[in-house]
Amino acid sequence: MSKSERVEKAYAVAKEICTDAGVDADKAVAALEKIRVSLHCWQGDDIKGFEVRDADVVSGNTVTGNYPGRARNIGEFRADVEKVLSLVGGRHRLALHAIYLDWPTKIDRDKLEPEHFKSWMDWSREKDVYMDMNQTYFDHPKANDGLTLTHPDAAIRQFWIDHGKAVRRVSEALGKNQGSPCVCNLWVQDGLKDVPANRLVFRQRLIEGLDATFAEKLDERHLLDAVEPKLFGIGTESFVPGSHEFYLGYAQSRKKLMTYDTGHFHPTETLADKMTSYFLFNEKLMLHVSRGIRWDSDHVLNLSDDLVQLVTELIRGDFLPRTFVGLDFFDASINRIAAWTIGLRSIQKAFLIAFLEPTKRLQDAENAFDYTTRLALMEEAKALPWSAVWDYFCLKAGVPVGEDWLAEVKKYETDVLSKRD
Ligand code: RNT
Ligand code: ZN
Repeated sequence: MSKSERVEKAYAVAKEICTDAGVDADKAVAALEKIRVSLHCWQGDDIKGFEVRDADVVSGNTVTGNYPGRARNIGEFRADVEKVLSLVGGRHRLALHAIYLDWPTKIDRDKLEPEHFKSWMDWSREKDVYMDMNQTYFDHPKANDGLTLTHPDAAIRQFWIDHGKAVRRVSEALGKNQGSPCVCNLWVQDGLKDVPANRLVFRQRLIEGLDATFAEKLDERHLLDAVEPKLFGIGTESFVPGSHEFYLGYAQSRKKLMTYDTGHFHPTETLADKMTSYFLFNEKLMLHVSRGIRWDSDHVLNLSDDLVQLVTELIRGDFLPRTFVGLDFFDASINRIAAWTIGLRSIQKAFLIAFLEPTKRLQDAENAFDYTTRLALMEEAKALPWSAVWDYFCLKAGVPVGEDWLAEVKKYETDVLSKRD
């Protein structure tokens, strides 16, 4: 039996098993095909970007590892992204940072224009990949104090306000180009290592900086602004002005999206429980799905119960049309293309498992106070033959089934990556 015959046969049996359990495997496959995940540019090149710089800067991100083969220019970077997309079913998105512009000379961050991203727009249309964007408030001489929008010096704050505004205009152009909104995500690294003497002033500056950044009214059909809170970072252990409470208040009062990064909460906090609360009071959400180990370590996403529960909540509440699902991790100790592929395929698997949940039966049991049945069925659902459905999804999408993608990555490593310095 050929591999594809085996996959088809296993799927036919799996489908019947799913029907018995009260779920429709064909529908689950069709639903998964529609999910565009926003792939994060920063796994591809350890967030170096393509900005022309005068001098080295203090890096605002902690990327560990020095696996060979990092993309050194836009051509290599795009080839790598295209490789990943060829290994994963469905159509997707790509989240850029502002420092991934395509321009041969130095353009400072406050001077960015849509034309600096023109080649990305062409690429986006050609590949049918929707673009998202992030302002870059790190890796810059004016960010060397670890403060940007909350810096005590008004001139530095103004520079970063102008950066934020410029990138919003770029994002609007990207959204217009793709005929679908581009999410522009704002995360600032600002914070303090040790206990502050005046928390309030930092938060007041942050509000002022954000309001000035968002003052220009741009077209919501093309641009959606998101703000990303954080609990703490390396070097900002004691205080981050842009905390969860800060941004929730900000986003609600200014009608912005929140970006929930799964690594930005206490390690025992899970995001699944937050979805219904968030969506009862807010319209749209951006997710940065990550895997924190003990802290916001941004390990490569893998398939976990937490992840399945998170996406299950999006499906149960019919929140998917209001959610932008992005990834956020970077590991430079393994093959970067494999890292992207593993993370993207993992979240797809989580979605598939969630689509195969016999939700109605679980909720009927809950409504009848039959918590025994609820737990029993939840546990049985975990053993549904989702892997046969997954293989079928991949086969149907014309992408490698099972571990076959790895051989392709290894070949790409030999043919392409190993030739890079
Ligand atoms: C940092 C945030 C942020 C970054 C990217 C590179 O903790 O999660 O999203 O990872 O902007
Ligand atoms: Zn993030």
